[in-house]
Amino acid sequence: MWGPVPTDLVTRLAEARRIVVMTGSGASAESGVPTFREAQTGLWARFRPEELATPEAFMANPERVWNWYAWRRELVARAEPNAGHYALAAMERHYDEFALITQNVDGLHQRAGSRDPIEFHGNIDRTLCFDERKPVTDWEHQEDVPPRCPDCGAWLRPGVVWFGEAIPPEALRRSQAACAEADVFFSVGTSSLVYPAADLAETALRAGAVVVEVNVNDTPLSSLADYCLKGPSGDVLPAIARAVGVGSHVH
Ligand code: BV8
Repeated sequence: MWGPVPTDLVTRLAEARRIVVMTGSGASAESGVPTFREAQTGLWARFRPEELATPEAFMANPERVWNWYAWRRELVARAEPNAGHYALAAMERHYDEFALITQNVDGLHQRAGSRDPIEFHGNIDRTLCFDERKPVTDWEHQEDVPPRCPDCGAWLRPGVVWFGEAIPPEALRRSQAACAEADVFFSVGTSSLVYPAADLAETALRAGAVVVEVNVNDTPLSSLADYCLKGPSGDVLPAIARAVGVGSHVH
């Protein structure tokens, strides 16, 4: 069992009213979803995610990019939330104000019971018309790869934010507002390399929040954080939840 949670952090968490948590792909690693920068497996081993997760890559080879997301969607559908996801859902119910911002597109926070995670980079289970950018739900019967929009005939695309694309304005606004008011900000399972997501920790620091990093490695945030809790989020987050007294619901 991971521990102990630093006693002064437990005190601060007991006094805190506004908690903000930002997760990256490390939070889903123990669910068997590869982290974003881990070497890709099998069919995709020769590609780097940054080479595939762009509008240019999709325009250059729509079938390859569509199939990459179809493969990831299958993998995510077979994955289960881990103890870290459940601990965050339990902590959300414990605090008056709790904002969960996720860079992950796998939907595992919702499946663990988090009520309204801010999906900073979209969701792999959402499909959009490439031209109209509106959600499309009925396309399974089509032969085309990628399938076409039933209204305008343009290609369909995954409802995720690609490199070079803007963060959905509402997600950005809600995230920045939450970080500007945070008493405690957690950065969980992210290499803190992707912007503007990585800016959110700075916003929280400037607002005087206590910043806690949960990661198995050091990141560019580590030297700025008040606490660096080294360990897998599936162990560290339940330990934090128990320390603040929400242990009864934590898996
Ligand atoms: C934009 C969806 C402009 C797709 C993703 C400065 C300001 C603004 C932009 C930029 C900037 N500098 C550079 C940019 C451009 C770019 C960027 O940041 N590039 C990086 C590579 C330098 N940013 C953008 O393009 C963004 N858009 O700025 O647009 C704009 C503005 C207006 C109008 C038009 C345009 C959009 C970025 C979003 C890209 N989409 N995902 C998909 O999933 O396919 S990003 C992708 O990276 C995932 O979402 C992922 O979550 C995210 C971050 O990666 P991590 O989650 O951190 O994953 P990683 O593998 O790196 O690290 C895992 C960590 O977990 C490690 O630290 C590891 O130690 C740890 N770990 C592992 N196991 C565990 C663990 N920790 C705990 N427990 C464990 N068990």
